[in-house]
Amino acid sequence: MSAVRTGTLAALVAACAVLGLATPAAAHNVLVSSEPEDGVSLDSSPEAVTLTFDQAVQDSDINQIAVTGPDGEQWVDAPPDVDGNEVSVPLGELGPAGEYVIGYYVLSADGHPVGDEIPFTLTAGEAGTPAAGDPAAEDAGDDGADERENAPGEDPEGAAEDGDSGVGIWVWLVGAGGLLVIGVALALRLGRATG
Ligand SMILES: [Cu+2]
Repeated sequence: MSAVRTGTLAALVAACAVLGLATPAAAHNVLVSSEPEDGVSLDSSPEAVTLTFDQAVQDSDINQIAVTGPDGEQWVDAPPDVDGNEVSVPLGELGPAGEYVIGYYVLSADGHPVGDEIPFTLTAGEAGTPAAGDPAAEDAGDDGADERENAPGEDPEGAAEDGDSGVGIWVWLVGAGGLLVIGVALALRLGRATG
């Protein structure tokens, strides 16, 4: 009985953590503002991404800020720096004009991870090099035209969804969240049956 209840509680806590559900006692961090702003158009690369939350962010290894370009390349090559309510990463010159998406995933003051995506548009192309370690960047020795042909599985429409840094986390979270909901439901039924 008590083991079942403990298990149920643990599952509920885990579900809250993974799904980011708000609890009355302690709300998780909410994004107050970002630099660049959501949806802004810029004619040159921002020097950094800075996210400001309503309360302090925990300095954790899970903290991540990614910037995915119009062709799916990654443009952040450094871990985020936490300073109170702010999390930031430096940015170098970006690449082609088009839509870039900032994806973040940070640990709230209350222990829950929160994340979202913030798009912005670069209106004029720049000459930057994508971050090392990205599959699309390994072909970057060639010139731009060859690079596009050689990149495996790359297509201009869907490339932003294929990036292996930010997007993978969301897929995992949705999957894990679904499993946890099922687990909690089973645990609750089990608890009633034995109690
Ligand atoms: Cu929370």
